[in-house]
Amino acid sequence: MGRWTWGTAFAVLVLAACGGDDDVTGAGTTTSSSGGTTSNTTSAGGTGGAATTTSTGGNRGGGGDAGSASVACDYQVESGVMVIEAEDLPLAADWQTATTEAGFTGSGYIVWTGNSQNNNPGQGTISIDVYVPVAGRYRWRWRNRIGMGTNTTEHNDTWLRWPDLAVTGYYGMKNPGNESRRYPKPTCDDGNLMQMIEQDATVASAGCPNGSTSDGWMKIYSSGASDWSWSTRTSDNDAHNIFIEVAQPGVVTFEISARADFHLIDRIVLSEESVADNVAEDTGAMPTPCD
Ligand SMILES: [Ca+2]
Repeated sequence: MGRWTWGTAFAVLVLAACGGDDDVTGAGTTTSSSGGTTSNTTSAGGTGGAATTTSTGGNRGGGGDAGSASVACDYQVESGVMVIEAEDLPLAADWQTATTEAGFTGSGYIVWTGNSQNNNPGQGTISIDVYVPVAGRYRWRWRNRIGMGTNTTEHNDTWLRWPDLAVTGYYGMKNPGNESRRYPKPTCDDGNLMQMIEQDATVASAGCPNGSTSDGWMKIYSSGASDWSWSTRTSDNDAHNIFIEVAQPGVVTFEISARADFHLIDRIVLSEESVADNVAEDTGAMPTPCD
């Protein structure tokens, strides 16, 4: 086992020389393509290698003046946390506000009352601009529950997309330190890009989530949410929490669109990764609209 002979060495050398495109040299060349596909309205893109957890925008000059939001935005991250009461969102199509299920925060919650859109993201899209004053990795979660019946795998999901982040800037993650990451399609179909991400020392695995995803959208579901819960996940039967990477301070947009009917969303939080759960999930925290 593992014995190194001239024969195997020769074979490896030949393979490396002949089939190089999916070996080390090939993977290296994909780096620039990830930067190149960055479609960021506020950045020059090139450095957008947001694949790392330590995407410290910290060395970007400009001295971290957080919170000077003379920027056009709907909500903002304040002291590391953005809070939205879902019922305050500009609702589209068959989204409605409701108050039937007790225990919500603010003045209610939202519910999709149209047909389910299990394979059809982009229906009833709600688009929100968020000012993020500090670059880094942020966790997304919402307070939600099923709104019909007792089967917690039904009426438990809604689509989420971040259209102007780098293609590697939005994913599901579990096992911090030895991360499994699940990116939306079509990003996750790019095998070379996934391989490049796996070269990050903190990432063990990168690929597609189980279940439906398309055009940058991922299905975000709750587990066991027969009552209000912060369970916010992607990848069926393989729960990954939801993260974004923001390469530099500025405004980023998220989009929510309908998937399951009777999925109730009460409150939405985006928080810096370092923010403790009990802070992010403090239902007494006030919403953080832009001024
Ligand atoms: Ca609410």
